[in-house]
Amino acid sequence: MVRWKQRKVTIYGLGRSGLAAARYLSERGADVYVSDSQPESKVADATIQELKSLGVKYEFGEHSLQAIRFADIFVVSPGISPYSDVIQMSRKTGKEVISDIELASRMADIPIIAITGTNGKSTTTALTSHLLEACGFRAPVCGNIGVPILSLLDEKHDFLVAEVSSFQLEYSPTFAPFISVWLNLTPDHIDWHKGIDNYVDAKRRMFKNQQMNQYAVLSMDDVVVAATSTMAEVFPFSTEQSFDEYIQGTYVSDGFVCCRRSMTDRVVMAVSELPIKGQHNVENVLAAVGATVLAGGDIDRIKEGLKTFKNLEHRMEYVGTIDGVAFYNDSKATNTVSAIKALESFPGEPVVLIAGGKDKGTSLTEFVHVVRKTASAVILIGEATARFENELRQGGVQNIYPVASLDAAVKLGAQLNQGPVLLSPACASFDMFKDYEERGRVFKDIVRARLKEVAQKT
Ligand code: UMA
Ligand code: ADP
Repeated sequence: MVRWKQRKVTIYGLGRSGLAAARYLSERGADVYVSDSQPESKVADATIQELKSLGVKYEFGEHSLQAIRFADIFVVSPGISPYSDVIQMSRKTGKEVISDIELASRMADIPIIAITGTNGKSTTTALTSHLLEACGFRAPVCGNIGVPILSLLDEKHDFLVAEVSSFQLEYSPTFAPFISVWLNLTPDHIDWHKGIDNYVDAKRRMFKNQQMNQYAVLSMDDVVVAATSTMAEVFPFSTEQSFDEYIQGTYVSDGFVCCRRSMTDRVVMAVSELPIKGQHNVENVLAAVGATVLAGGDIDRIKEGLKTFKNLEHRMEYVGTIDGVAFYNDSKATNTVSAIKALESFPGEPVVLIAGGKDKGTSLTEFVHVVRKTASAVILIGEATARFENELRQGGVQNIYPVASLDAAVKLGAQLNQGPVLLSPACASFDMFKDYEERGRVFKDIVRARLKEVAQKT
């Protein structure tokens, strides 16, 4: 166990994870220096007061040389690019530069179940936690889902179910969870990682670090994931392939989710009865059931747990119906693959898609193809508008409406009256909003305000 007394730690970024790290380390006697590039005027007074009472040094508005020189070790918030000057210079000191996840894994005596993938992480993390709790374990969610992992280390838990992003894994050189889950891989965050290879390597590292007494839950439906190299015991899952060749894993047979473990096959639930809809959610269920079984969960209790799971906010969330037009909030669809899954969840019913935001610059070919098949109109917002409009037009999509705000998009969606209106942006939110959650909340507020207006008129 690492001793922190009098060790000097610089924490870069005072968001959720940075603040939790400052608390955790200063309470253990470390000499902590927080450095955040935003101006002090933007930081809540309560936060400054807390730093003072913890005895933490801080600076805002820059990452100074003083902060770099101070440290024996650096803890980095995941939003900060490894190619930024401050991280490059910190690395040159030869001191370790690590994430809060790496730090937590070195300190925790609670087994960690880590869930990664381009899409489906939060859903699978929430579901795994829910199933473990249904099996009688204390297993809260943490990590990228919004709860900093370091904030949970002082409590008694059987497992920590951590959603881990490629940003966090980039700074996690030795992280080796008890169970690692990898759902899928498609190009995403390419600008942050400077290329697909670095993105894939960040995800692969966690599996490379694992040992024989640990488990890897891997999708056999994704060629990159299926080829993962690990010393851990592999527990595969698949919705597509014949599963006869595998000695264990979760799979779909004749419309039923099934689990094979210790040479025994058990039916878990009919796909049609699952609490979350769409083919992509079948994959998430298979992964969550696999992780829960490996953690010692009982199949009968897992079945009960599946019946009571409620999906998370901002994922295909029904908001309301204005003059016969239904509105759905899928703000969490921050890339084209997840928006495609959302579009495909309305079979036979053309939708009015609201897309756009901060462009991730990935290929739009498949997205355009699916939009042409499934959407009656596309309303575009944000920085991505020009490229999206251009590619959609070239791909034969006709009804395209660029607008200046989400408010205008909602208004137009209701006016068009050409099917359910789906906010599934296929882009990040940072050009117009703090994050996807704010975008989703703003969308819901606008829809609900219009619902009220309509109700008052009638
Ligand atoms: N900052 C600097 N220097 C920089 C850049 C940023 O000091 O060069 C500062 C900012 O001023 C800000 C702080 O760093 O004060 C923000 O840190 P952060 O963005 O890393 O955010 P946290 O609040 O610590 O939240 C992080 C995750 N954020 C990111 O990965 C961007 C949260 O995931 C996560 O829930 C939280 O830790 C708890 O573990 C969010 C996310 O958007 C939801 N994740 C991405 C995604 O899901 O696509 C990966
Ligand atoms: P993440 O945390 O990885 O962003 P979420 O569970 O929050 O994933 O889901 C985000 C969006 O991605 C959802 O709105 C849905 O449209 C899509 N999605 C969910 N699971 C999958 C999956 N297994 N494969 C592809 N897309 C998915």
